[in-house]
Amino acid sequence: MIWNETKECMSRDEMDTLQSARLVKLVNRVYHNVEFYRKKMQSMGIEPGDIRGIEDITKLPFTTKDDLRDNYPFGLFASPMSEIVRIHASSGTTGKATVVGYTRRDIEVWQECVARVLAQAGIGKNDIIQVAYGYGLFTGGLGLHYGAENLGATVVPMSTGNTKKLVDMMVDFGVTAIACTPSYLLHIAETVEDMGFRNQIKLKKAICGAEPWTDGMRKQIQESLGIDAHDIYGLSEVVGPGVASDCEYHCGLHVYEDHYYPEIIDATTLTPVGDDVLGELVFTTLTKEGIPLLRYRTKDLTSISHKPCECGRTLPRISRFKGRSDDMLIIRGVNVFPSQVETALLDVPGTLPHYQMVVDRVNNLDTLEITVEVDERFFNEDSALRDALKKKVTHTFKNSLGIMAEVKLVEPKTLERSMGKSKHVIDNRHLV
Ligand code: DLL
Repeated sequence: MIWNETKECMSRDEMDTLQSARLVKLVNRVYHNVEFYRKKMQSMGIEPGDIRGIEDITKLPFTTKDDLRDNYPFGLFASPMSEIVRIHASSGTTGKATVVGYTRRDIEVWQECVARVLAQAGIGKNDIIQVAYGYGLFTGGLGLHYGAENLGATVVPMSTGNTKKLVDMMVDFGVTAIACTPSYLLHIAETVEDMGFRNQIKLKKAICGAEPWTDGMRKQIQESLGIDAHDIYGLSEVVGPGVASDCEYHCGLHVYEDHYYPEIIDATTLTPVGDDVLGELVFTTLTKEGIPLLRYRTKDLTSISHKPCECGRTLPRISRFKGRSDDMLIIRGVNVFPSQVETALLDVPGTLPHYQMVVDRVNNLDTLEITVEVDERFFNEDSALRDALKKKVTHTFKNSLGIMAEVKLVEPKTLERSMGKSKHVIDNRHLV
């Protein structure tokens, strides 16, 4: 049984009706409770009465991360503080954190959406799940925690910190599911192997997200641990984890559009694009009370499809993320995404999925160095083998990125492991 069959399998007409009613209510709420939106709508000559259904959504203004920062900390809240029961925040690399507030009802909806994600991955109340996202202001830990409790699973609130202890408990408790970033799960897989516990773990499912990862990396995780790994997407501004996730067919992520209305826009013209066209993902939070957002620009690049899924859900699917419009590097005029490096490495046997890109500017020319971990054997045997591998990796990068990179091969576990979101890129050009 799926978690909320009534909402996940609605016909298009039923969903349009539900979304339209929710949008009309939302627009009235923000117009009357949030000065920022009232002023913005007035400056565009829009009144709440102009929004009669979901088809009118493009008349509404966009919201950006800067709008949240400019109204720090509580300026965009649509509920009085007496109704806010929780705060989360995400720290950016620059400026103030973005702060979000939840009413009791917001927390209930969030728990339901995360429970849907878990149910969609085949996790149920007989599962024991380790939540190894960070707990605290980051939405990952508590988001997964309450979603899993809501589903009735047994939660082990590990957070991040001590990987050996996590693996010990995984064995001792008979843990069957884990939620953490995909890069941390790769590190956990290495630790399981090092501790000699590969045949003693009962792990079956993983719920990975909070950072971009490729389908190849999913397969690597699945093979190294003998499990099924699912993709979970979300962002703190919209709610946290649980905005979208993939089903057993792994053909894109179903968006819980009864709560989070998705649009894909051209990031330059800001106009909506059609199905299967890459663009920037935008969300309107149809049911949020604490800090509802109109057309929030995520900066995440993906495409959407409304084609039916084999699983029977009618929810649209967004494809795996191509990156963020602000993660895209422009090196010597060429657009480069870190995910391209990850994908390229999958084609070269002997390389490991751990890499770091360093971009610099020397004599006004951009340079790119990519450090890649490779199998131990390339350091134990003849160095000619390593040279040949280096040549192959360099050639593969040239083909897939379209520019030459200086490649450095290093032994396994040389690069620092991350327990949260991994940092694959160091761009020294911004430091000067
Ligand atoms: O990362 C919420 C989350 C926690 C999602 C746990 C999944 C699991 P933020 O810290 O606000 O929230 O970061 C949101 O992370 O805009 C994407 O760029 C990226 N991101 C999140 N999930 C995925 C994913 C949490 N599955 C930002 N694939 C988003 C790719 C992801 N990128």
